[in-house]
Amino acid sequence: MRKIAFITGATSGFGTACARKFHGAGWNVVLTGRREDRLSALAEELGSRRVHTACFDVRDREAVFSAVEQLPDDFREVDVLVNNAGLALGLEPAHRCDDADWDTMVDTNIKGILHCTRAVLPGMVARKSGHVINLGSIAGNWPYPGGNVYGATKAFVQQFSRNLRCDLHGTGVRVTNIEPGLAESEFSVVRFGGDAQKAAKVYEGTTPLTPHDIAESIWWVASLPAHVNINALEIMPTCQSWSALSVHKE
Ligand code: NDP
Ligand code: 8X3
Repeated sequence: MRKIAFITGATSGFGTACARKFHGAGWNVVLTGRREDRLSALAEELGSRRVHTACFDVRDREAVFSAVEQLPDDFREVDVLVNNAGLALGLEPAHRCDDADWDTMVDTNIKGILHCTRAVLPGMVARKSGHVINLGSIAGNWPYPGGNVYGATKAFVQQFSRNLRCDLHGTGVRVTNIEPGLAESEFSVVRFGGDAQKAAKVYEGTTPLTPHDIAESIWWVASLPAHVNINALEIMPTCQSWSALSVHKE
């Protein structure tokens, strides 16, 4: 029996890299995202064999459940759910943020993960095996100016991952929270509303993590023996570390 990975946000960045990694290792992959053209192009690149695409918005609970219910037999018994779809919008201080951006981040990064997990998890528990791999962030662990709601959604993901571990105690189902730092993908272009120049500045003079690095890490946690659960994995590029606490002086 081929193993099955269900990857959200497969149209870009970490999700695309995970699709290539898991498919390259012989797994069947379910690739999801909102951009149908990207899903088709990736399926074609992978040769379309062992690939099922499902175009939906993770914020839409019914669409998520319907996509999971309609999985073809060869893709139905999901072994690994990579809850990767997510985004940051803006880097303004809280008193200047756009309320709509906050809603979008909460709906995508929190509710999206909840919908996908709730739809896939019962099957894993019934089979007494499976692995939920959530994309948290260092932003869920460490505050930074402008991180406000984005970081808070990722803190939610971290604690949800831990609480899932408690609920799944004894079921054989594993849970991991992946917590990357600075990584170059479309993330900053999305964060800055499509401003590619502003996004490029984030990585200027650095050697950031790549989607490939993150896919390798996700593959590592997923391919460990079934009795090993990596609870959380915080990953930074070597050029990144913490800064000091700040003190305002008059
Ligand atoms: P990208 O912007 O490159 O990819 C984001 C993916 O999420 C896209 O495939 C996008 O697909 C999908 N997505 C966004 N909103 C929705 C939605 N409403 N419904 C379905 N899919 C959606 O970013 P990354 O690959 O870098 O980010 C992946 C994850 O990793 C995110 O959760 C992000 O927060 C997290 N992360 C990123 C870091 C970074 O520095 N890059 C660091 C730490 C964590 P589409 O638009 O087609 O729907
Ligand atoms: C993405 C990393 O530091 O831009 O989650 O928030 S950061």
